[in-house]
Amino acid sequence: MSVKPLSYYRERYIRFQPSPFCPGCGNGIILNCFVRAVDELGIPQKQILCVSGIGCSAWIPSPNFRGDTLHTTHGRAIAFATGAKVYNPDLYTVVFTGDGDGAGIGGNHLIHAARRNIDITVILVNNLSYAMTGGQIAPTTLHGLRTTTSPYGNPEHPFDLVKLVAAAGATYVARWTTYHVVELTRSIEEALQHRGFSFIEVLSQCPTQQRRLFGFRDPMRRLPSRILEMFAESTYIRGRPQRESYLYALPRGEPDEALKAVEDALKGLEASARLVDHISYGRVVRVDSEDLEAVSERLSHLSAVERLVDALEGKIELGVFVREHRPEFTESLRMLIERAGGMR
Ligand SMILES: Cc1ncc(C[n+]2csc(CCOP(=O)(O)OP(=O)(O)O)c2C)c(N)n1
Ligand code: SF4
Ligand SMILES: [Mg+2]
Repeated sequence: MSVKPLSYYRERYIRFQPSPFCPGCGNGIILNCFVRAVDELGIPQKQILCVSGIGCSAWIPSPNFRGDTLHTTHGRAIAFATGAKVYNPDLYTVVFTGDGDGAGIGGNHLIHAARRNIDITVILVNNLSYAMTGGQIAPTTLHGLRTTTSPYGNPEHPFDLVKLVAAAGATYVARWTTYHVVELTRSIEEALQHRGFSFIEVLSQCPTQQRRLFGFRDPMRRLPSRILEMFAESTYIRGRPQRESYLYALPRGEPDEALKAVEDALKGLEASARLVDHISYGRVVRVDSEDLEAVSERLSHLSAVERLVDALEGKIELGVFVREHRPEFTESLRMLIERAGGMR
């Protein structure tokens, strides 16, 4: 991957500065990864069509990307993109959509585009809520999270979008986070080159709404990095060897008090403890040690600890989940039209 100065990408690919996003929003990171992928592949900008619906993530290409962009209606970006791609199959057609836009109101378009295996790349920004309209519950909001429409916690369970889209028939399916910029950029490159329906879910930070979701009280300037650290802590990449010489102690009360109790209990052992954010369990004590059996023995009866959790439990799996080939929709359609023409 070649690295050029930021000014190069800005001048060549970005139409408007400053961006419309809140400071620290993940959408800017995703735009950055996208233009680097386009640049790396050397795709001429006039061969790219970016299509988006409604929501903060819809603003990633429109009006920011210097190229053709189609800013459509809520949930319908894939339907517009299908029309454009059928009319001009030579276009690299890329849909930027939010989790509400793509998996809520537009969920039906998503699964049917995957079923058809139409040659479109969908980049779905999962910020776990309807961010633009105030952080309402979405079909991707994690169980128990507090949103403006679930103030006592989300009683529902979220879609696993990767499984959903894979089951519907997509031929390239991946999931990354805004922390994993190198992997995400490479995955966008791969998706753009893939002939068929490609789908990348990007777990993204929205400091403005996730402050409530995760109950963070820090000043705004500290939130983006805290959320990114949480993404790193709460995910693992499939197929890569994992370090598993640690566990989490879930606090029964205040996390600070649990940390103190854990540190006292571990005295004399080769172990270190610190507070971290875990996307499934909140603020927890992470204990690193080569002797987890002894650690568990000491912590399992502590009143300040509710329960112990293994290194990978409750974590989100990242990586490329599907990479296969089967006939592409616009190609099948072209052959059908030729055949029908010959039969007249
Ligand atoms: C038909 C219709 N319904 C509702 C809205 C209001 N609305 C605008 S953006 C949005 C939420 C978008 O959420 P998401 O797709 O997750 O994007 P984000 O802002 O989180 O990036 C909603 C409900 C609308 N514009 N049109
Ligand atoms: S509300 Fe959230 S997703 Fe929307 S621009 Fe602000 S930080 Fe980004
Ligand atoms: Mg959203």
